[in-house]
Amino acid sequence: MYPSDRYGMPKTDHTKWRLITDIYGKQNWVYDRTGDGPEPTSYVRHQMQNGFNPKELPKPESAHDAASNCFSFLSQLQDDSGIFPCQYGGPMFMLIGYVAAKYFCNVPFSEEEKLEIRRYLVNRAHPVDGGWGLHTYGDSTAFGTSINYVILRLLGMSADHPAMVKARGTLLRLGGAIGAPMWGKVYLSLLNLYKWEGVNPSPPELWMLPYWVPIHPGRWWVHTRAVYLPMSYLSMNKASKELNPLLEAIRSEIYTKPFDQIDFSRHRNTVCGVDLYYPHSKMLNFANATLAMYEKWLRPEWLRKKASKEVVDLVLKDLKNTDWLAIAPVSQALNAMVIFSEFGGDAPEFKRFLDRWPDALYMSPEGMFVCGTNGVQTWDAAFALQYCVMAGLSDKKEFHDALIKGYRFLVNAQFTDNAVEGSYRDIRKGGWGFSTKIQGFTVSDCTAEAIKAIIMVQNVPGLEFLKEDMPVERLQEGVDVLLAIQNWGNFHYGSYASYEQIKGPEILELLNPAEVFGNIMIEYPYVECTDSSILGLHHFTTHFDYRKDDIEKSIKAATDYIIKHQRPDGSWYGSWGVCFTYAGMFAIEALSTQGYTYENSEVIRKGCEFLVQRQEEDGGWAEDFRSCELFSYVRHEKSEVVQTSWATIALLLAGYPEKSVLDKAVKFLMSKQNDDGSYNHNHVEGVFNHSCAIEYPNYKYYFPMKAMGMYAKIYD
Ligand code: LAN
Repeated sequence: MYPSDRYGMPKTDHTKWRLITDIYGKQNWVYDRTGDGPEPTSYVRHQMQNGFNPKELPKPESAHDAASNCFSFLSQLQDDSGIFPCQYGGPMFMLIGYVAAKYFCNVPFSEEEKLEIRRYLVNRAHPVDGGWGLHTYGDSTAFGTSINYVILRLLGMSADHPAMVKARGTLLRLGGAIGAPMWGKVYLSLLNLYKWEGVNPSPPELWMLPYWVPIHPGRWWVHTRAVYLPMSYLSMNKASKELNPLLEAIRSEIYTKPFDQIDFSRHRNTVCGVDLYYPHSKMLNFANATLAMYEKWLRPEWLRKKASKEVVDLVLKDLKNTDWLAIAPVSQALNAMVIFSEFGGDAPEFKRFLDRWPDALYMSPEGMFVCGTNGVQTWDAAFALQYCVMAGLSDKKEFHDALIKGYRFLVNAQFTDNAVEGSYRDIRKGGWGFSTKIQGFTVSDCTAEAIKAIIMVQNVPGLEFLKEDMPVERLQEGVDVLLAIQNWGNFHYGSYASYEQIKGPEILELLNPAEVFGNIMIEYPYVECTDSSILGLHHFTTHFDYRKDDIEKSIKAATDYIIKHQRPDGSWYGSWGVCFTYAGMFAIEALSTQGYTYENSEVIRKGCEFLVQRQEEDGGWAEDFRSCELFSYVRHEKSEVVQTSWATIALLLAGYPEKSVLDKAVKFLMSKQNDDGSYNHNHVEGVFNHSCAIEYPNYKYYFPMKAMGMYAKIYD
């Protein structure tokens, strides 16, 4: 765990923080300066380690009791809005967008956020070298260390503070900020701490190509196009903050040479070795060199103006579609700088950001940070509700209130309108996203898991009245969205990607300019997304008579895809969770709904053997995050409850015959549970783009509850 008070950094009064939510699951941490605000909820007391008194629970005598205690604890953390808030941390490159945007746009920081962001970064610095990595579980990099050092300086830390001296030492040892990857160079240029001529081009003209051209950005992965759209405007117009004495001082601290002696144009491709996960292809280097010449000598002024207008129009559409949230904080911050540059700080188009920025800011005992998204609301609620039912706990009246609240949140989280014309978006009406309705981006597996959760809760005896809130037509719309985004191309036939169908050719990855992430240019087929989609469609079709043939065809193709993509050793690679254990659980669960079992299927047998061979002495599983980077199973130093639950669930659903394996696993899960039903910190659970770790802190409740509850149903 992280320390919460390194260097005795000054802090706010932690008893004054409140989490304010609305029925759409918006989460805003607010500092109650006057003391007139609401009482802190039990989640806030728990999160801020400030007077949370968990309910006393009977000592579990069975796996069923332990599962019940788990949900009992979890329901105490549920917010009245129905969501299960949690600290969605891990990535260490999120704060820079927020801080740079506010600084760039002359928006003052509150005293509280200054104090707490500073504390967060100081507390999260690498314990040995004082730098920062791409994520909290990684080694210090030039990217993490340069941007977070700059944040601390902008927020008033003195260059002489011992934490800064240490971080600077590490940054300079890594070669200085010159070795920051492209995104780092962009933030530094916006802050006038680097020169745009040293940043590889991101030409907005690409948006003006006809859509049929395979490299049109409208065909890229939603996140990549959302980031490169505003970035292209800022880079083409060389947007940067006016120089001031503080920036001049920082310029002199982050490089190994005096700023004025650096020829930035020669450093477009300089990336520190530790940072580099995805090196440039020759094709990208050639394209960059040509484009850099074009930008310097050839781009006509009329085209610059036209391209700027095109980008601003698209940014405005993105903002309207998401009520100024944008898909995630990275693009939100860049969008804000575009709008500020174009319309100024008094324009209503800019002012709306001031209300929306706080949505991704999160408060923790170690300080304040920016999450990877504006939360995990829909995804987590869908798991919590489903697994309460699947664990056999939903007949307990004491849990009905939590189920009803969560259900109502999920109902409110469904998209009820489409994105505006011309924003390169598919239909979304009927779908669900990962976080909230306002964010507005359909995710395949989130839609499927939400549909499944809603149907499950509607069918809990005594809760049938909830059907009124969610007429069947609305569930059908969800199914329509899901069926519409399945892939039917030759190589991905039957699969599901994350947000949309795959629209661009894989060769586009050769132009991936990000250096620190893999597989970001286009959508890819994901085993887990395909698995969840099967689960959602299967559950729906067992309850409703709607588009039966289409659903059957879809499930069949998705099932074939999963079977075909099992690796020779019996595993599946997981892209969003750690890693083979995560994907193994989803794959086996999906296949089990289609009648595949250990007894009748070689695929399942191999899948189970892969897992069973990796069970640890103590009965648990211990897969490490490094598996995701290296594409091969890496052991963590100790067993963890989340990985153990994933493997246990897979084996239970497969009908794995050797009970002793499962007994040991469940014993492990029960032994790790605290008396109040909770679990302690679990090593990182999630990942994205192969290289960045991201935490899902509530997985340590959902999955053990499901594993222990299902075990009890079969064996107790
Ligand atoms: C997420 C989080 C959830 C995740 C699942 C639902 C688990 C997955 O099955 C589908 C993909 C999705 C929705 C997902 C996509 C990428 C996200 C949004 C993130 C990992 C959270 C943060 C990340 C985002 C891309 C971070 C910003 C970084 C960039 C490279 C733009």
